[in-house]
Amino acid sequence: MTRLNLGALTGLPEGTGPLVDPRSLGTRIVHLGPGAFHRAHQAVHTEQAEALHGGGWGIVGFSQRGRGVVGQLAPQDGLYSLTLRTPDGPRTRVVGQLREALHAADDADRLRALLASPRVTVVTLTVTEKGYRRAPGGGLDTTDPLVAADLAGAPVPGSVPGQLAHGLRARRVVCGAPLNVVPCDNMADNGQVVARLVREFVQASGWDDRDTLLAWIDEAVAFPSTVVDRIVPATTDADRDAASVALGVRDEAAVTGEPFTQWVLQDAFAADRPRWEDTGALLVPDVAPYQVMKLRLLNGGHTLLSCLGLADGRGTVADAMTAPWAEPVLRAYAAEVAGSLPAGLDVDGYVDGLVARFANPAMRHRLRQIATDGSLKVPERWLAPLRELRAAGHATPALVTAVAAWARHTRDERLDDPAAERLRAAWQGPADRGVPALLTVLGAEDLAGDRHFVAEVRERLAALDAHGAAASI
Ligand code: CS2
Repeated sequence: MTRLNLGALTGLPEGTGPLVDPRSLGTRIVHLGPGAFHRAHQAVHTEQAEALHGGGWGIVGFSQRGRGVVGQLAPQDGLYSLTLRTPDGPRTRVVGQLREALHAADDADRLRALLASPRVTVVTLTVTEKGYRRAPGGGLDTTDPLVAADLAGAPVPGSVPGQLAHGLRARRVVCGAPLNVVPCDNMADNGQVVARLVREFVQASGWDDRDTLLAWIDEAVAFPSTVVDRIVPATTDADRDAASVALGVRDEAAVTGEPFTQWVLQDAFAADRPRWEDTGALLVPDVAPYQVMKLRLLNGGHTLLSCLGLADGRGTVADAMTAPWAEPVLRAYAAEVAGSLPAGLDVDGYVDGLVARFANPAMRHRLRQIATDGSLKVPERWLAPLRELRAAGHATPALVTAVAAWARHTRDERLDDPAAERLRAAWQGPADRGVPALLTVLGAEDLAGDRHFVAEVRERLAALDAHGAAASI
């Protein structure tokens, strides 16, 4: 079968082509982390905005780690298909907004040049929680090997904060034009998080122009916070085969996702950008209410289902949702966490929506994918509401169960986590030290030192060990 590429566009079945001729696009957006989520979310919103208003907002993506994505997209001229898995059947079409996929290290000069170009006014990021290289306190982790190497003057910056800082440094000198840096990862205050990391990198860099650079960043670079939402499972061979059949050409870079999409952006930009608000995105003065609702209910619910579901022998979210314990656990968790959310949100409607989205039988979202990097997800998703609720005097049985379920998951042989070694080591000492040692790895010394809380978690853990996921109800 021929490969999807620009030459193949004219032969695609009716209604499956890009919304805009990709050849008409320039390079105006740099994206760090062009994985499946970006391709199914921001790239699609950007293409829709392009179809409405033009602007030439082509995207160049820079992969951080793997070269696989470059190998998939380069022979396809950046083209790939998105298949939306609706309960009534799949809908596949090609998206053309991503014009090039490169590798941040192999193409470091290109990355720096684009970040310095006045034509580029938007940088978006989906590099996952671990890509930001934060210390447990939230600042730049200068002990991280990539950050340390960058600060020691590595010729090619390997960390995201390093790449941004180098790019901004070049931009100030080359054109000084304003820029929007728009993080799209699941972290509270993600705009402020990135702004802080970049500033801390510059401060620690030893560059002689660092004060001028910091002053220029304050003035010219916006870091709006955002909330992104669309469930996008990792693509499987079967997905690629199905997309290729639907298109009549081979698509190695296919992605799939649910029909639902949400993008909420803080309306605080410094430079030109696509009119995403005309594609269903919300521009608001403060994303925090949307952010905590999504992080704590959807993402927190996902992590809970993944820890319990894996222990129950389930493979996917939809499969877990068919278990008798799943919906009651999810609803009890949401009802408890709702007490930590700002007033005025339609929590009931949101939770009903979540139950339906999670149960969508057309989606094959693997629990193991969600369970990765738990040590970076648990603090955002559970510990923040847990602390708030306990400080307000509320009981938190569902969150205690959640933490116990994660503690149990850390003993999983296939644990996939940047802190895996330390998490495993937490179980090596005396049995009664396991839970506090795990909490310490999360940077939650306060909870590790809370004897009452630790006893509650240990009790739930024993119940889960004895009776499995059903004990979570
Ligand atoms: C998931 C998210 O893997 C995970 O941790 O909770 O990727 C989730 O599917 C997305 O945030 C949905 O918008």
